[in-house]
This record gives sequence, C-alpha cells and structure tokens, in this order.
Amino acid sequence: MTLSVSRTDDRGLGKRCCCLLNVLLLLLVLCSFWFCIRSDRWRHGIPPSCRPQGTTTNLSIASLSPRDHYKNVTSQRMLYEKPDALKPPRTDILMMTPWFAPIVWNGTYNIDVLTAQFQQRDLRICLTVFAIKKYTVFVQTFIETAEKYFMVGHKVTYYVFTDHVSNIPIMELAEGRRLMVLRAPTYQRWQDVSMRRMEILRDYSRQRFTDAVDYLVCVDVDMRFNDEVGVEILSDLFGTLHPGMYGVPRKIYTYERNPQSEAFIPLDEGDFYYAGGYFGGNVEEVYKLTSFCHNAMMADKAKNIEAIWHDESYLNKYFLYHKPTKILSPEYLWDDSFGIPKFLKRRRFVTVPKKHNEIRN
Ligand code: UD2
Repeated sequence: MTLSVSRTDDRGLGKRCCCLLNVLLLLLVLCSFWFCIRSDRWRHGIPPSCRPQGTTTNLSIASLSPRDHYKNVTSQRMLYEKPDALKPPRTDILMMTPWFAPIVWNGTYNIDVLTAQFQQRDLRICLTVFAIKKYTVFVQTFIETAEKYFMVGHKVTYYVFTDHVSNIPIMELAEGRRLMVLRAPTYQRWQDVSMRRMEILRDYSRQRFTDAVDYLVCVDVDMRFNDEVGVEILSDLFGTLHPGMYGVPRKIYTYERNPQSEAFIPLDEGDFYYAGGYFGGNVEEVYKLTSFCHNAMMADKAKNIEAIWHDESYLNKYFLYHKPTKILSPEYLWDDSFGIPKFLKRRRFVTVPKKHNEIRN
C-alpha cells in the first residue's frame, strides 16, 4: 500500500515536472520571438515586414545598418542658374540668423530644387486653424485661398477646430487634399480661446498627429493666402517675423516684461519678435513648443498672471531659448495696414480686416 502510494506520487510528480518544463520552453520561445521583433524595431525604426526588397536574410540583425533600409537613390537632371559663393542673392535683408537658421525671403531660394527634394519624401502636411464662435465666418476664404496657393501639388490635410461643426462649409478640394473638422471647446474670453489653442495642439501632437503628419503648420484663421506658399517654409521648427516688429530695436519688442511671469524676457535678451499666428515644424517639435506654452500659461494662471500678448508672449519666450531652425519673413504674415515696404516682394498670407469688438463678442 505504502509502496503503491509512493509510486503514484512519483508519477504525479513526473507529470507536473514535465508540464512545468513544457511551459518554460514555451515561454522561452515566446520571449526570444518577442525580443527579435523588438530589437529589430529599436535598431531600425521600422518593423521587419517593411524591410526593403533585396535585404538578404542571411545577414545577422546586428550587422544591418539603418542605411540598408534606404531606397535605391535615383538621380534626375535639373537645370538652373548656379549659386555664386561671392554674390548673395539679396543684400537688402538678413538671410541667416547667427545660429544658422535661414530666413525665408523671396529671391533667396530655388523652389524647384526644394520641391524636388521634398517630393522624394512624399510629405504629409497638416494646416491647422481654430474657428471658435464667430470666427467660423473666416473659414471659407481661408480654405479657398489655401487651395489656390498653399502647398499646391502636395498632400495637405486641413484641420479645422471648431465649436460649431455645422457652420463649416463643405468644400470641394483638389486631389490629395482633405478637410477634417474637429470639435473643440469654447471659452468665454477671446484671450482664452486664443491661448487654449496650445493645449489642443499639444494633445493632438501627442496622439493623432504622431503617425499621420510629417509637418504641422499652425496659423490664425482670420487670414487669406494671397501668393504661393510652398515647401520652402518647412523645417523641424519654424516661426515667423511679426509684420509690425521686424525692424525695431530690442527694447521696443512687446515681450512680457513682468519678471513674475513665465513669459518674462529681460530687456537685454531677444533675437526677433515672432508672431503668434504662424508657426510649425515636425510633430515632435510642435509638441514640445505647445506643451511648454500651455504649461507656462497654466503656471501664470495659478499666479493670476496673463502675459501681455497671451499665447504670442509664451511663444516668444520658447523661441528665445529653443531657436527655430527656419524663420519666415513677414512675406508669410502681412497686414496691409502697414503699407507695402520696398523689401517686401510678395505678400503671401495677409490678414482679413476685422472689427475686433464685433467678432470677439
Ligand atoms: C494675434 C496673433 C494670434 C494670437 C493673438 C494673441 C497673429 C497674426 N495673430 O492675433 O495668433 O497670438 O495675437 O493676442 O500673429 N479665435 C477664435 N475665436 C475667437 C477668438 C480667437 O477662433 O473668438 C482664434 C482664431 O483662430 C484667431 C486666433 O484665435 O485667428 C487669434 O485671435 P485673433 O486673431 O482675434 O487675435 P489677434 O488678431 O490679436
């Protein structure tokens, strides 16, 4: 009896060990499978299923370089006037910042060369605007003129954030272009509407835009395109010179001067005064910018402070310490009430005159 019991126990123990061994083996197989997939992604940023054709399978993962995933480079002949190292295309304006970011002016670049470069990358460009409350009246002109002048020939998605979805007109768009209308919260004060754009752009940059967009262009809606705007504006992080402040001394810049504010800039600092109504870049950079601006606004709000020019003040603070990689000249944001100075060869994006009190209330 004792003997038979111990045999039964032995058999049971054996079975359990066998089961445990099988489970361990299965886990080992699963782990190594998972590790292979993960390490391949980390190394090359793309899943193994996306490997370009021609990558030989007998190479070990460790011996692959990110360069192995480059497409075959094709060359195309292009004819254009050669640049002259001793002759700048323009001498009446500043073309480069001290940190080597180009300032985009008409006559300083060749759009065909730039377009050919960018087209190889099959870009997805996203133009965002907010049309809250009465500002929905500006949407039609904004999109109609964008269709005519903004990134013609490229993939463009308009993101219109609004509290009145039904007030946004249904419009026919050119091939490769889409309109997305998204519901956004409203605020009683126009200043809050303007400032909260940062929060919403931050949230979308963290989620929806991440895999859907290469470059974001974030602008005001009470504007119309008046001339071509193309890939010359695109860069990791770009801002725009304010049409009223491009030529004034530092001390005139209307930065926030209250040292208690998160937007504070001392009198002896500052490169340019940037407009709140035109900035952009890749999704990661726009996320960082909007996140900084929103957090700074919230910190000020807790102290009962609001910067003098709202979101624009925080944007200027951000650009002071996180220099843009490209700067758009006032050609890209002009107000005709300033007249048309000689250096301004194009007025590509101009304000639509508005009665502030009527439209904001
Ligand atoms: C300037 C800036 C703007 C912002 C603001 C802060 C430019 C061209 N504009 O514009 O970006 O920094 O100063 O003071 O640099 N909006 C609505 N509904 C409203 C109110 C505002 O949708 O009821 C949106 C709309 O997209 C508008 C934007 O917020 O274009 C900015 O408001 P604004 O145009 O009235 O402000 P403004 O002209 O002072």
